[in-house]
Amino acid sequence: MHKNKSHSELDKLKTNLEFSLKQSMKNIDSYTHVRGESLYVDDVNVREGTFYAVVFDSPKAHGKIKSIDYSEAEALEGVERIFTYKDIPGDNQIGGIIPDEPLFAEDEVHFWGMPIALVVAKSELIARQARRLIKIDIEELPVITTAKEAKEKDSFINAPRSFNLGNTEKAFHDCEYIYEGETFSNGQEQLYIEAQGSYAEPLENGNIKITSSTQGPTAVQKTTAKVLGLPMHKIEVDVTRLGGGFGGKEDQATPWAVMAALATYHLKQSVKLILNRHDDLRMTGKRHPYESNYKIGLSKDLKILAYEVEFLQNSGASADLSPAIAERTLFHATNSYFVQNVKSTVYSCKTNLPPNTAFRGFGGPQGMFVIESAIAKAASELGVAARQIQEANLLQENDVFSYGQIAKQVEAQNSWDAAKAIFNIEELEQKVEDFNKNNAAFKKGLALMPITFGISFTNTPMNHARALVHIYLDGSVGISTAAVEMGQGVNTKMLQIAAKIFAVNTSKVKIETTNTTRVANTSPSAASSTADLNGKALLKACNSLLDRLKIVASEVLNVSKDSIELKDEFVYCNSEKTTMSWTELISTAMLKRIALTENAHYATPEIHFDKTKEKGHPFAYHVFGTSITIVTVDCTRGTYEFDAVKVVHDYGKSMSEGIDLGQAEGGLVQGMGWMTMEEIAYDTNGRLLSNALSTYKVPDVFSVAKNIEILPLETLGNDMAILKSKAVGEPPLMYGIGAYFAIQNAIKAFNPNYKHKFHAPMTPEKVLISLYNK
Ligand code: LUZ
Ligand code: MOS
Repeated sequence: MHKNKSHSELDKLKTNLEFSLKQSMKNIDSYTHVRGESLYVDDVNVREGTFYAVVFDSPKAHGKIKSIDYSEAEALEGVERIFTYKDIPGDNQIGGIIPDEPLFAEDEVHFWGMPIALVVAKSELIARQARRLIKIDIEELPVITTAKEAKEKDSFINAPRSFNLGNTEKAFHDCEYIYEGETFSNGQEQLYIEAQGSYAEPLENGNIKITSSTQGPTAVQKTTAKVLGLPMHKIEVDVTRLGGGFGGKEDQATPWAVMAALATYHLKQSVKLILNRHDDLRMTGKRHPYESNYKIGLSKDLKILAYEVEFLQNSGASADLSPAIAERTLFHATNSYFVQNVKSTVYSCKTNLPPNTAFRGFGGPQGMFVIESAIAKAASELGVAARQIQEANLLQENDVFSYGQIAKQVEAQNSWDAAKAIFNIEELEQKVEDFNKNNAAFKKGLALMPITFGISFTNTPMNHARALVHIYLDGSVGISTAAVEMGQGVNTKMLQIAAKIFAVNTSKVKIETTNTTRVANTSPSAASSTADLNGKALLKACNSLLDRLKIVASEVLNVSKDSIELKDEFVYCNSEKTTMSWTELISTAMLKRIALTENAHYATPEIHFDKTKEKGHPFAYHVFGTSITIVTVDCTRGTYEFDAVKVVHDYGKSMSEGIDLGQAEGGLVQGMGWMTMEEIAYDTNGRLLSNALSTYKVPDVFSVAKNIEILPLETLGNDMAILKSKAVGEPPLMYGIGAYFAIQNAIKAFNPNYKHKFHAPMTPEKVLISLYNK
């Protein structure tokens, strides 16, 4: 914002923004974001006497707790109390899918950073000082940090799962070429800008209100109730917005909220618990690292006839969302390709790392990386371009996925062809080849990456949402849904829906906080499905109200209901503007004692999945697209820069082009970061080495491609998507996988003896070693 712009000018800008209910509507949060007025958990007005808490966590990755001495910490001036598992009135259990995770460690610790106690004091500073005075004696036990080691020791979260199609064993007999190999993809830190945190306050009658930075308000409510031994109705959870989630707050926002509530329960006072960056990095789980092995068989004309893959997921010390993430890995194991014979298995391996958790893509990217590696390996062995193999196997209409769903409205070939044509792939490839011929110290590489991503929670029962709409008697509108705004722009989309149905200016619509007393029993904002599920519920609620209002207008005007239409805040009759405004319509409805509140429920139709057969139709639809990535590697230093990433993406009929483009760009860059520079490192004792932003590097403006071009694919959209505007949160992340293979190709151009390696991220160190590896 320009400093010299007056408030009134800014307000005018805001009004203009509100009036532009166009496809390109701005994110409604942009106004308060740039003014620093957007509210996060840390901005909640704390009440007089509020306490501050920090978490005391395990300084070892695995062991028996011999003794803990809290006496010095407790004696520190300003320390109110230290809570442990002994203070829990209900269950010391926060596991969502599998009950295998205590809120506080009891006799054993299972990862470095595992919460043991909560130190509550008059200030955060005092609480931190007190934490340092706690003495703990741990008898160390063997530490497992890798999935492979866990598998060797039979250390699993649950039983493995397999999706199978056809008969791979038989199909391998018919293959002209067969390749096998191993891959590794590392974890990834969500790195939301707003760290984990919550604020709990006591209400009357032992009720507790929690303000939480969570993607899943109901998960927080349910788990808090369980740990405190209270019915859910005594716990209210409120969320204004998150400073980023990326999956990291789907499940792992919960413990901090429960801890704050536990302290509030005992102290009858407000308690604020906000992790600082170091605590957050050390205590929370990340994207799952995967160690995998594959076997791929091709025919002479490069058709993939058989594909076998075994995924070892590094789940960490407890289940968290690992089983669901493992499942999505299987769903996306063949990415955008049709493979007739598939055998895929995933093992959730129990290790002594923090429980790994949801991260944009939710196991899908890990699955896709392996088949892209298998294709790259085959291509390099056969001396063909990977894109020939990719192209020969693209998913077509009515192809079947390994999980039994028949592919419909498939845009894999369409987006691939569009990307090739629009960006002129032959010319791009020629330029790379010419450059490589004429340069010894720098080499370019190019890679295509098609994506196919299934939309819906893979767990069918989670695919539902509700919306609550009030029209107030002055014609202004208040909307509550289960959608959590985390920067993805879902509130803007909700507002667009209501404004569109009621034909009112967007300034007439307010999106309320996400609150469990207004919308209950919700699924988290996740799985790219938030706008679809909540938007459809909202659409239903608004349409019911609209229907009611049309009856009111038709009675007053003495015409048929079907002749009534709302437009520009006026009632229209047979396309003619009447004198009755929206506001008059609402006051008339009030006089007629018509309900101006509506609650609607939406559950995705058609989807189902049978886990006993591992077959079904789990996804409402799929999102498609293709990226082309071009990189230049500095062959003296091993560093690289991305020249361009060019994408054709299937938005369906985007209802919000600016927001969707933002999601696509952000996802892409986050995927590139995962594949190239973001390197999670634990030592063999299970201690996080990349424990600060100085040792964990995410893409910045300098490491993003110089030229990112994301063009919409012209498609019909999908009726299961909100207003035919397809889900956009996660799919674009997987375009970033192309970055890995572009670098591989550049290395190969420099070092012809190079054998492709599939060990992500491809950091400059690894590039340098690869360039000179004979
Ligand atoms: N969360 C979840 C997700 O619980 N189920 C899913 O299928 C999913 N997919 C993507 C991201 N989060
Ligand atoms: Mo997510 S990975 O949609 O919370």
